[in-house]
Amino acid sequence: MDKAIDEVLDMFDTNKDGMIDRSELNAIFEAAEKQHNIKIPKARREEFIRAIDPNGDGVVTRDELVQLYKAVQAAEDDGDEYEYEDE
Ligand SMILES: [Ca+2]
Ligand SMILES: [Ca+2]
Repeated sequence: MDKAIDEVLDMFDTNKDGMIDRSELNAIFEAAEKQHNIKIPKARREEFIRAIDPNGDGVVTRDELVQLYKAVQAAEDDGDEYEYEDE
């Protein structure tokens, strides 16, 4: 799991200070918009930032990434259980 977090940090933390700040997050949004030729509404961006930066200090630390990763994993585990019920 640590490796996955490091890969995410490595990809998005362009100034290599170990955290993802607002301008780096904006760069991610802009890259996604260009890649998919879409416009991400501001409300959607804010929603995403609230999810990825729960303490709201404007930077995403490694700890916050770990928390997010765990939350995603937990959600995926729940999803699998639901699929089993269907089958
Ligand atoms: Ca950074
Ligand atoms: Ca934070």
